[in-house]
Amino acid sequence: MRRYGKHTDEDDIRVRPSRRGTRPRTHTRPKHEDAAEGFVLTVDRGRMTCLVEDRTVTAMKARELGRKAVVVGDRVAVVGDLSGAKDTLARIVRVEERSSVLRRTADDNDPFERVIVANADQLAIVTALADPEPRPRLIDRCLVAAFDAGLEPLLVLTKADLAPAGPLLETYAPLGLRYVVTSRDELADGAGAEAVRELMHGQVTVCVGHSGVGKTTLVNALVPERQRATGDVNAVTGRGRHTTTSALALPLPPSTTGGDGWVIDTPGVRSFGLNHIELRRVIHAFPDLEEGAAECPRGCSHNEPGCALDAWVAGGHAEPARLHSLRRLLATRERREGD
Ligand SMILES: Nc1nc2c(ncn2[C@@H]2O[C@H](COP(=O)(O)OP(=O)(O)OP(=O)(O)O)[C@@H](O)[C@H]2O)c(=O)[nH]1
Ligand SMILES: [Mg+2]
Ligand SMILES: [Zn+2]
Repeated sequence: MRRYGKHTDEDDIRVRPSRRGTRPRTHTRPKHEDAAEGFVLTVDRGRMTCLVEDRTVTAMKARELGRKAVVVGDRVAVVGDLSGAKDTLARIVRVEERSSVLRRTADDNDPFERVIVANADQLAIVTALADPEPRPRLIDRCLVAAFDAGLEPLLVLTKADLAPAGPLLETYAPLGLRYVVTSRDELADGAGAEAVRELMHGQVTVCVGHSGVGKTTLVNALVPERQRATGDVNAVTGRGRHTTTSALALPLPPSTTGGDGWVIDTPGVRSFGLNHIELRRVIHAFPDLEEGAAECPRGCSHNEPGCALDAWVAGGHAEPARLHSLRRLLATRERREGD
């Protein structure tokens, strides 16, 4: 599995003074040593559903966690009643260090970012080929978010029964993305679902996209024993009806080629604000260009005269189409999503 780097939340950084040698050993032990490990499957109004061993346990944040958010995909330490019995409530006392954090802001000027999921490996950008119409701007934005977060992007083009995938795939060819094209019938007969599972096994994959593109339909095909509600697309506006209202992690069935993994269904997004993005981390996903960017003036937007990448490409170090794609992605922040 490829990773673009590991970074953590600011609130993950804890100053832990070394007390070894100065105090009795009992003081250096972490609190709640007896806590069980949990995996957050869903969050609903402050209640987290966690998988603890093979039980689903409802838990709330312990006071000591303060304002730290607990999100789907988090690995947590839980104490209290872990029986999973009805009406019991356990406490989450610790959130383990996150290997990745997918965030978005409501729009590009919004200073408040929210974490959508933690510890995902892969971002499935789900786009319908029709009904609703594909919007490449959102795809570009999701790609930027994936590169920033160090997630491997996977393009999932749905509703191939309604329109061909060719034109959209052409736009994204220079990026060399992994992709899969699906249609409802293929998903339903099992073979289509197996093809998607192949691309997901052993990983934690989070699905994002506009409402109505078929995220839940896809997840239902991948995990047939867990049927979530799907909704239709409004015939007048061509938009989905925001059927899914909370993110939910579901275990993929073990695959014939080994490994399982998780797929996370999320509510449809209207936009994907990128206020929090760091250019450096986006360019890191373009190793053929990253080296050439070393010659750029400080603070280069890579979209201005003086950017060293033009000379880099002219010198034959990278394909012009790659630079074009990178620039389109970087510029997506300056453009409105409907453009
Ligand atoms: N024709 C066709 N329709 C599909 C396909 N996949 C999903 N749909 C339909 O598209 C509609 C929306 O599907 P959902 O799975 O609810 O979409 P969603 O992305 O989960 O939407 P939100 O939960 O609102 O974000 C439903 O009526 C599905 O039956 C497909 O491959 N072909
Ligand atoms: Mg849904
Ligand atoms: Zn530059």
